[in-house]
Amino acid sequence: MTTHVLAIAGGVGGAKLALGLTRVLAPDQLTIAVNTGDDETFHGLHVSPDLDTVMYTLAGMSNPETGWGIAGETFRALGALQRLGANTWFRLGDLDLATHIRRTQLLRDGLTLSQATRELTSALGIRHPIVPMSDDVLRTVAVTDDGELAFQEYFVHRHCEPRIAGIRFEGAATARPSPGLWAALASATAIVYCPSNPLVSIGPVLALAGVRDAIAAFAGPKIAVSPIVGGQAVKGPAAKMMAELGEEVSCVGVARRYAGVCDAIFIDTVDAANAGAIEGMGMRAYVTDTVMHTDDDKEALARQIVGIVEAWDE
Ligand code: FO1
Repeated sequence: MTTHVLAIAGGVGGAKLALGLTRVLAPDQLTIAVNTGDDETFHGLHVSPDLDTVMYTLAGMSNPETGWGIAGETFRALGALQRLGANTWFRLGDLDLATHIRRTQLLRDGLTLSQATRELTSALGIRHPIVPMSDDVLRTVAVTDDGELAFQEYFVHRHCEPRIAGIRFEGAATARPSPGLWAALASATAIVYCPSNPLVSIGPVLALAGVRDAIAAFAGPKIAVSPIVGGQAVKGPAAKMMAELGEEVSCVGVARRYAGVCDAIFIDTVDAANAGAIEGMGMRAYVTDTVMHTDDDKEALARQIVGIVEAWDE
């Protein structure tokens, strides 16, 4: 059987492994399904931060310092918007704005988010399919000690400072998986959870109608890469959020999160001592260098994962 990996990704960490997978697998062997729970409207424009992070990374345009946004970006339009009285805490660059203008126009013309994403990715010369997790609206809401906050309000405006008491996925009762995600769930030979935040990047995908059940019933290997290394998040607030929710901040805590929808987890060499605890939960643990600094690191990790997928026997 030809390998076909469904990679489920959030923003920066997810984009790194997604890039690695594109170097190992042909376009018809990979579907990258991306979280849209972070999507937000700014200045009347539909912004899909995680889709854009994956898209810019695969197009070789991403900002290497932040991981999100475009390399060499300028913020003159944002400065002008601020002068005109707009809220500008969400830093949309001049080049990035073109993406949001084009996406918003396509959506207004009646395209779905999947169709708009295909237009954008093909215009940027990306050959591997990037699909939004859903064409419907599902929005991540942080339930905090300072009230309920829309995800970008919590993450960017409030710097994840309010203490989190829970996470809600508004619209999850009715939001359906996109056609691309649903087709990949039926045709893929393996599922890979990229090293994205399990709570707010992968969580929204699992919350979509029918997805958790479809993954639980999925016949092929389901493999996660832990975004928690040495008790800390490689990037972002995953560790702080897990701690505030009373979860163990380690790759074991990540494995616990994925219980029922995951067969194996890649953990970092610094966490080798945790392999036994993960195997005790009925999952395989693979110990390797998981922190991706260079494009070669991304490819090397992807190659190891694909190797495990191709050798998998149940
Ligand atoms: N993250 C920030 O920390 N500050 C920002 O001002 C910001 C702007 C931004 C603009 C476009 C975009 O695609 C992403 C942007 N991000 C910003 C990243 C984004 O908020 C998060 O990384 C994701 O939503 C979480 O994966």
